[in-house]
Amino acid sequence: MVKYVTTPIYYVNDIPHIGHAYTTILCDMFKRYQTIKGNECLLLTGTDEHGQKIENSAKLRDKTPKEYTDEVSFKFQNLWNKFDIAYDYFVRTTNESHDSGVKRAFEEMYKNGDIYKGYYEGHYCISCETFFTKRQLVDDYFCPDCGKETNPLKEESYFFRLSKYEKKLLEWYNENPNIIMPLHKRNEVIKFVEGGLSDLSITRSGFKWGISLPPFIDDNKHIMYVWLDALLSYITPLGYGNDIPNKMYLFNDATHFVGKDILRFHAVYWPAFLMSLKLPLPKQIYTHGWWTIDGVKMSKSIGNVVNPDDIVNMYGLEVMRYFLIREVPFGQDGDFSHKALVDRANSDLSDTLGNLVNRLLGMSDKYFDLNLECENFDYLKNEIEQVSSIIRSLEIYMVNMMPHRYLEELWKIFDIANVSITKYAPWEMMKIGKVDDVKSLLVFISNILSKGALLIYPILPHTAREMMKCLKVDFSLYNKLIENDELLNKFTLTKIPPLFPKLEAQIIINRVEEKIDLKDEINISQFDKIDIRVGRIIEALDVKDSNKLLILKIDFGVNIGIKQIVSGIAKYYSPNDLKNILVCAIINLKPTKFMGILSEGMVLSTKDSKGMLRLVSVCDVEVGSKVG
Ligand code: ME8
Repeated sequence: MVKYVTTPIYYVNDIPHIGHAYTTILCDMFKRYQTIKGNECLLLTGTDEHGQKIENSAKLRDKTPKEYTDEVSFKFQNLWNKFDIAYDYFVRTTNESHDSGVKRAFEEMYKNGDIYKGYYEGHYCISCETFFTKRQLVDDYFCPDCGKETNPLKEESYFFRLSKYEKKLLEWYNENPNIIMPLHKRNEVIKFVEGGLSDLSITRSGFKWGISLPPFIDDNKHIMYVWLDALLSYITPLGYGNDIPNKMYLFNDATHFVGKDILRFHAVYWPAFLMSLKLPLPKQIYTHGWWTIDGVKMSKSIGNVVNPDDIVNMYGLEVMRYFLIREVPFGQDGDFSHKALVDRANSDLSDTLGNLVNRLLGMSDKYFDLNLECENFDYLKNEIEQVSSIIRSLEIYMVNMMPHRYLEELWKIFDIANVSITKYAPWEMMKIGKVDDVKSLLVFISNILSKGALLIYPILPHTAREMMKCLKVDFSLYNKLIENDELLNKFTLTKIPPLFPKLEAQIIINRVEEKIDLKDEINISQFDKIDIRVGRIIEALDVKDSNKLLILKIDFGVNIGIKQIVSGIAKYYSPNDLKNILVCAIINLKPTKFMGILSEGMVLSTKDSKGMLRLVSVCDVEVGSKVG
């Protein structure tokens, strides 16, 4: 059966970040793994372009939603092209075919008695495009998912009878225990559903940027809820409800990759919608964790959002892919740091793999003019057995979505090759005329690298191809070398440039700091929206469990009062240095939370010539004075 794998479709309210790259690379890895196993697999990605958040982002930039979404959607598509993501579908929720598919689904659910009109009263989080009850809020005010401010709202709405599907969903989880992975995430979902499902509001009326309801319902006050719209993007490109050639059969074997924050939408709402539409349910929902940056949540106000394009320009695509997949167990949160990336690349990619290829090429060239052939591998029996047993163990790690373990184990075959070079010292064997034994060793190492190239292909496709070019092997050998565990006894090697030259951590990290990141042009009215004031720090406090953040209490004078701002400056200032300093801060940023602590603005800072962060400070100015 043909497999179908999907990334979430990304909101276009901002440019792609490392979290988006992570999910997309995981899906690309999944597809490539299926491909080398001989299974056809199609990959869908795309952009989620409706909703209030996007409408607001466009307004902020003085653009129409369409102009703005076109611009950001192309940025995503260009980036995935540059990253050589093997996607087959790039869906945009502003496509006409998607629009008609969503309308058809609404009509179908309505006909099946699953949609009715009522009133919704609750608190709405624009950032998550989700309603919450007062009970679910943090401190009666903040979104339980993202920590941002919510707005009270009562509005007429159409509802989907989610409650009707409670029992069916629980049966589905029970009958298919491995659908939601990792398993602890499955348990969270089951608990949520067992807690009782309320019907789901699936239309909105306070804004216009969304798909209108189907004509039969004759109600233009409402537009579709962005999550109903977005989830259906997994099937509209397959021809659901529109005139695109019908490939709905692909949905018989669908795998979704999602971040932990959007699991509920995929594991509860989506299957319920599919049940209502009488369509097949997903076969697999893989849930990954979140990337933090140097231990802190990525956030524009802290200014620590990692742009994957910068990472690729600095270190190369394959290094980023390897780091993201190898560094953190799938399903857990992970920390991104330049140092960790450089260390990982240098030890695994340069020292172990790159060096092995170099050693093989060096010796084969010197002793045998790059032509290797051997009679037998008798004295390498133990090593051969170890390599076979490692390769036999690998599949389980991919099936259980543990790609970091897959790589960890796979790297052991390269270690075996490196160790056997040191152990048998071919240069010594050459001195005493054991030419055939040296040939056997080099052919054995060529076999390890050939098998390795095929097996790293899903994660490092370009490196795999380079290695195959060097070894003159290709994908048609997969069955022979991997499934049947055979060895080739002849190789004609081709020299290739060193695979992973060592990265110099300090140079790279300085380059990161130096990068000039010019922003898009804005006009004066956009700048005028930013309220920057002078304030005096009256207290600075450490944040428990964080070596990055400080809590600053800042006095902005009688009219504005005292505000609490969380700032990522702990590495550069100790709380005692900060008392009474006059700083400049943006005070009209939406309040947010860092590590559960409310932050009501952002202090301005810059970096000195040594890359040390410095607060922007002023002298002899009244607190509360406007900066601009
Ligand atoms: O949620 N680390 O879109 P999105 C890892 N449009 N992953 C992260 C992350 C981080 N720091 N930040 C975000 C949406 N993500 C919806 C999806 S699907 C029908 C609709 C992940 O652009 C996040 O977990 O906000 C999610 O899986 C994905 O990026 C898209 O987030």
